This record gives sequence, structure tokens and C-alpha cells, in this order.
Amino acid sequence: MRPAYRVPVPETTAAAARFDVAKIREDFPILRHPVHGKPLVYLDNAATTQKPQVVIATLNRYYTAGNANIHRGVHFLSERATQAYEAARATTRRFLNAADDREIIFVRGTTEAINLVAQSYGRTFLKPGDEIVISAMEHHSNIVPWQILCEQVGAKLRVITINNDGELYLDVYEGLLNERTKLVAIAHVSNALGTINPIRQVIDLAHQWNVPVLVDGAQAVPHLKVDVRALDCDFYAFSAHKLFGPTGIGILYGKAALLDRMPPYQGGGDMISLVTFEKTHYNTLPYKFEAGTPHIAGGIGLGTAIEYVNGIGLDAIAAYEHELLAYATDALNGIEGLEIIGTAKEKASVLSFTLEGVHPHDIGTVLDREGIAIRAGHHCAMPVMQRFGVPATARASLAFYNTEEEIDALVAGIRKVKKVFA
Ligand code: 7TS
Repeated sequence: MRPAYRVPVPETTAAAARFDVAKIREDFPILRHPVHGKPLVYLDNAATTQKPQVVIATLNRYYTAGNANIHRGVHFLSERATQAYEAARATTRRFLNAADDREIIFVRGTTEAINLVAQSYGRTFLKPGDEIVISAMEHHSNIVPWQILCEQVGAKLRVITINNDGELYLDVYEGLLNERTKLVAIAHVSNALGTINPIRQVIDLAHQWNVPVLVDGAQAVPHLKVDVRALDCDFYAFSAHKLFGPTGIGILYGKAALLDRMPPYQGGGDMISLVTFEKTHYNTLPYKFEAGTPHIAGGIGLGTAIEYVNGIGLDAIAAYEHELLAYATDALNGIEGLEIIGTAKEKASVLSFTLEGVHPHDIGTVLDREGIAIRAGHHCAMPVMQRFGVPATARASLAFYNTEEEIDALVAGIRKVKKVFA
């Protein structure tokens, strides 16, 4: 038997000790609303996060007193909405430490960001026989767009395998890179396992072959400080709704030099500078990739969410969540028949697990009656389930507003599951 997996904790960091979680919880109104008559224990943050009052207020204020279309009106409301939307772009640029606002494209979310790169970059620059490298721990949205592209251009998908802890085999990755490799697309943090990939190293190795790298940052930005210039990634994608912001909005960061060479992804309003029936001239970056009226309130709401997260500080968040993950890991390890899937040395706050003799959906259903929200299933990462030989897992995913008491409630809930199915 393998020794019980433990998350290494240095010693209580000053940042984690200072973290006032009770005060932070007051910022999230939904946490005061009971579920099935029980206090809500929300542990499904990898699917989507809850929204702080400031974000809700931003959306409310926009539709109450600020609604107008952007980039076109000369009237007061339109100009003000445009300013607020563009200010949110600048906030996002600072958040990622990108060099230029032109490198920040508003999209619907991570999924659309990846499809944009696949269809615009991929269809333009890939030819038959070329290869795209992904990993065995990708979310379907970082698999399927590349499969579609492969069918369209005759390229091939190559997959970096992972070990029993859910870590990349870097030597396998090095072996996959060659003159046919035209793109690497990889998760920064795995949604199903919690693994934090050594993304800087992944990027450096690809760049030795002049291969651009797209990083799926959906599960990273809520937990880690991301600096796209320090990483030197070529594309970085994330969704606002996993970062305490609204659904329906997200970001594609791309290096301007690459985005400039890429054709538009969709045609329509706002992405043009001149249209005649003979020829259309496209707008400059970032607007070339932003056809049609966007999710204006969502973009502005994302800006507020980022300011809120910055106010707490990602270093403090990471330190607190690390301690909570260690606490939860120890607590779950104490339950007989429970196995944690995803035991990487570098891990974000995701706990996937199986329970002997109980289907994950049954775990989820019993926990729900206790007011505890987790996700059960394949987490849109079916190849991860296949890799670990399980049909599904139960997954508790933590955010900075979760507490040790909530972990205790989860453990009590799982013990109840065991009794019900004994
Ligand atoms: N990439 C990763 C790593 C994800 O975790 C998700 C969503 C996506 C991409 C897609 O993001 P979207 O906002 O475009 O849908 N992950 C999950 C999850 O783990 N449970 O529900 C959604």
C-alpha cells in the first residue's frame, strides 16, 4: 500500500494566519442562503465560483443606470459604457501583467478562447502531418477544438502521459516535441486532479522548437498569481465565472505579434474598419477578434471581480487555500475506503475522490441533502477517468471563502454516505 498522501505545509505562513475568512464570507450573499434547510457548504468552485456583493452591485448598477451599446454611440451612456468596458480590459491586462491592452481579447470564456485559437491560428498555420501536443489531464474544451482542427487540416494530436499521482511525464513531453510540432496546448491547473503543471518549463521546452504554447488557465487564475510575460506563454485563456465574476465572459490573452498575423475568428459588427461588397478591412487589435455586441456588463463585472481578488491578494489566497487543502486532505485520508485521485506534489485546492462501493453520483446526492455542494462525474475530463480506471469521481473544490468547519461538514457527510450504503 502506498503511504497516505499528505499535502506538504511549510509552517503556518503569516499571510494564512492573517486571513480573516469570516469577514470575507460576509462579502458573498449566497453563503447566507440555506439549502434543504441546512447552511450551504459550497465546494463546487472548480465548476463555478460564487460572486461577491461588489460584483453583483456592478451588474445591477450597469443595468440600472449605465446600459448602452459600446464603441459606437456619441451619447453620454454609450461613451460611459465604453470607458467602463475598456477600463476592465486594462484591469485584466494588469492582472495578467500583459504588455498591452491590445493583447486582451474579450470572449465568452475559456472554451471560446481555445476555439478561437484553434480556428484562427490553427487553420491558418497548420498543414497535413503537423502535430499538436496536449496532455492526458485536459478538460474537453482543450481536447475537442484541437480534434476538430486536426480533422480540418489533417494534423495529429499527441498526448503527454501522466503518472499515478497525476503529474506530467516531462521526458515523454520532450520526446513528443519535434519539427512537426506546431502548437502545445496545456492546462495550468487540472480541474479533475488539481495538479499544478510546471508551466514555465513546458513553455521553455516548446520554445526551443519555436512552438507557441496556449495555456488553459481556467483553474489557475482563482488560485495563483499569473504573469504572462514571466511565463512567456503565447496564449492564455480563462473564464470570469471561475474568478468570482459573471458567466458568459472570459479572456484570451495573446502576444500581439501572433494575434496580428491571425485572421478574424468571426465576422460582424465592431471587428471591421471598412466594409464594401468588394473587400472588408478588419479592425485593429483587440477589436478584430470581438465581432458583435459583447457581454458588456460581464466585462465590467470581470473588472470588479479582479479588483476584489486583488484587494485580498493572490499570495494571501494561495497561502490560505494551501492550508485548507492540507487540512482537507488529512481529513479525507482518515475515511476508510476513500481514495484521493490526484496526489501531485504541486496541487491547487481540488479534491477528487472515490469511495469503495458507492457511486460518486450517490455521494453527491446524499451530500446535497446535507446542504453540501460537490460535483460528481467525469468533470469534462473523460480521459482522466480512463487513465485512473474509474467511471467518475466525487470532487470537492475549494475557494478562499471555504473553512475548516466546512471540511468537517464534508467529512461528516461522507460518513453518513457510508452508513446509508453500508
Ligand atoms: N478548462 C478547464 C481546466 C476547466 O476546468 C474548464 C471548466 C474549462 C476549461 C471550460 O471553461 P468554460 O468556462 O469555458 O466552461 N471546468 C469545469 C469543471 O471542472 N466543472 O465544471 C466546469
